[in-house]
Amino acid sequence: MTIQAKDLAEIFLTGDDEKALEIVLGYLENHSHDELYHDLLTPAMYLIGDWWQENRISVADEHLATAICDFVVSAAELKRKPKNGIQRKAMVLGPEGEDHYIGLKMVSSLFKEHGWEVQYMGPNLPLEPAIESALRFRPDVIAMSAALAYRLPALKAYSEAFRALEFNPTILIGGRAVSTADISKMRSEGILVVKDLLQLKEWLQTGKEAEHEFN
Ligand code: B12
Repeated sequence: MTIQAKDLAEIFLTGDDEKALEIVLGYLENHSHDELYHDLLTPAMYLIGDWWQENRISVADEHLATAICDFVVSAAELKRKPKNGIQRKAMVLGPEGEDHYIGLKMVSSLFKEHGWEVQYMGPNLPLEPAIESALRFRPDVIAMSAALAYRLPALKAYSEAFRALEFNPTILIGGRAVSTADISKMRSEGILVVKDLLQLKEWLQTGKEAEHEFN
């Protein structure tokens, strides 16, 4: 059976975590984790957002669906085959005020799948402790996400502060706000704007930004 994003979104809304998990694990038998995240879970959650915006579901329904999605993302991670470490480190976080974090968890998972050591710091992390943590962990890459357009200035400020660190981490920025906005002004030396998980995968595999523009 091929599961569609809409069917999965409806299962999320029933709150049936076991059914959701069974479907996701079944999907992983024939698909990769990035397919699961990009082709199934992301569109399912975008549908939840549309239905919420259209008042077809309540805030409580949306919270329930998010909790089930969060659960299956964590459970799917446990099914990932361990890769040999490549001795590169990534720190993954959302800036202060940003509450959306499911995308960040997927980003973190993709880094791990490619053998990176990852510190997943979650969303809503103020800049000062983020810098303290970066100074201790010394990541090669700091990946950040924003879902809302008005968070882009924060992303820019964080990017500039991280770029000023003496160990020169590469900054990756992504998320719904980034992929839908005109963020050409944010592109600069050492700051890579990544549209989605497919571009991230390409970058992880080749070290190059994807050819196509997306804004
Ligand atoms: C769940 C949810 C919430 C939850 C989040 C909880 C959580 N655990 O994350 C809660 C209830 C907290 C919430 C709050 C709000 N939300 Co909300 N939320 C959503 C919803 C339904 C799903 C988000 C999600 O998980 N999506 C799935 C993930 C996987 O998608 P993603 O984040 O885009 O990530 C993918 C890519 O962007 C990319 N990616 C993401 N980050 C990065 C980073 C890098 C480096 C890379 C390479 C790639 C990458 O990879 C991911 C995988 O494909 C969305 C709908 C939507 N379209 O996303 C609305 C949505 C984003 N929210 C919205 C709004 C308005 C809000 C609030 C302002 C509502 C309010 N009035 O309070 C607040 C703001 C909170 C805040 N301060 O941040 C709007 C934004 C509209 C707009 N014009 O910008 C949306 C689109 C809903 C809608 N249709 O109206 N929300």
